[in-house]
Amino acid sequence: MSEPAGRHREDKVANTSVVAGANVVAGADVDAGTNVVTGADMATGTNTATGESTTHSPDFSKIRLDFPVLAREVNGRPLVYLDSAASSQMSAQVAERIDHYHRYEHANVHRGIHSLSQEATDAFEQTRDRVQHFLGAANRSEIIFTSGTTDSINLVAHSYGGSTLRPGDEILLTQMEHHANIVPWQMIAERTGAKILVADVDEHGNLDLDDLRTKLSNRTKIVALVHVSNALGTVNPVQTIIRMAREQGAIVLLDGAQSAPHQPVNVQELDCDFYAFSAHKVCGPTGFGILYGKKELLEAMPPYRGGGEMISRVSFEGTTYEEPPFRFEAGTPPIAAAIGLGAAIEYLQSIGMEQIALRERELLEEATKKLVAVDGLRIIGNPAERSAVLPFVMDGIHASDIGTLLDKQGIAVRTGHHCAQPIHDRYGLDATARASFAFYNSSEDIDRLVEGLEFVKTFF
Ligand code: C6P
Repeated sequence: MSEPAGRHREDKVANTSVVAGANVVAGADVDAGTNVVTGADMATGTNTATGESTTHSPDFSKIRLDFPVLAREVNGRPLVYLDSAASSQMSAQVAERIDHYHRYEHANVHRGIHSLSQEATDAFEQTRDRVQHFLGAANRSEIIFTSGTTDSINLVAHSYGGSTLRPGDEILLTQMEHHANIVPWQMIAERTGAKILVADVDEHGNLDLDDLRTKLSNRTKIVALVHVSNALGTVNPVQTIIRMAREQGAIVLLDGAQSAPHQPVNVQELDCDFYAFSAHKVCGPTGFGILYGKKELLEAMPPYRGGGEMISRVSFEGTTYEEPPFRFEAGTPPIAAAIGLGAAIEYLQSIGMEQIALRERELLEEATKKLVAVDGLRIIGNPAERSAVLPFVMDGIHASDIGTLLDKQGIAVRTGHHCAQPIHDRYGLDATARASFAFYNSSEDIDRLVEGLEFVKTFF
């Protein structure tokens, strides 16, 4: 007779041990199945209390070597990758960790009594602990594995929104949302009779807090907003907004797709109710992501999808459900991707999120200064606080032509509306070119971009 799923899982979690190849730290010396350390970490060690590197000045030129893709050529030129907002690159350590799992550890999780399944379960569940720690969550059961930010927001919209919203209730969004934080709410508003309100953004790319305040009322049940805008780079003052929402009794979901990769995040300090991010933007694999939710909210929410693993007992007379997080994780999960995210978080923490934020700030300042000097180029927005995202347009040259000609020179930027059409409508633009930076970029990358843009101008 098989063990009850929940107890079996707890046993696996309690037994969590470090399996071969699980310790992955940044650095050029990569060998699957061994503990690997970055240049940065080797010099300084890791703070075991926080998991963050204690280093004060990591050697980012050495860290860059962790990303083999950055050493390749594209269209006959060394690659300059400036599209990390779309998807960040994966370090060799993370790729090796995933490979190691596939070669030596693969089995289904939470189901098997055999050792291999228990090992896989340990490694899989270790990611939940790492994410809990990464986000500063109070409880590991508050960490739900999803397929990405989009899936996480859909889960909240359909489960929380679908079960609590009534006709006349209001959902407050902002003009700078990604479509992933608009469309699920439109779907659920249509189903429940709730109404969507949208807070304005000013000409600089800042949220208009006065407008937001006037649109908040005791009818507002959910405020869903982006922490860092993928289209503008604006870092929103989310702590202030969360306080404003609380005063009206609304809950707050933060779309953290562009904040989790670039700055320390502590969901308890922020006091948000839900926080979503994607693994592929934090140097992890695609097809995987996280929903953080406050325990008391998750416990009251109905399942989003049904199937194996999310149940307590099934009969044709009726089914009872597991507690969170498993209630929201039906079916065999993407085990390798979960393990990859765990390795990616360990990698980022070995550098330190504070150090990453500082490095990216330097890159942003340098890139802004150099792009502003390009004649005929206009950076969109000038928000009070900006993450390392620079959207721009050029006189008489369409964004897609900029992107195509940069690509010919081995420079990758994204062009278009970046899945954020309403904010482009706000500025009367159909498209921008967007350079987005990560800690593994360099001053040389910025110089190549400027050189590339000068070439674009001569072409036209
Ligand atoms: N933005 C970009 O190029 P998924 O696709 O689920 O991993 O992430 C969706 C998403 C949600 N919110 C924000 C703020 C985002 O930036 C993204 C993904 C990418 O800007 C791809 S459209």
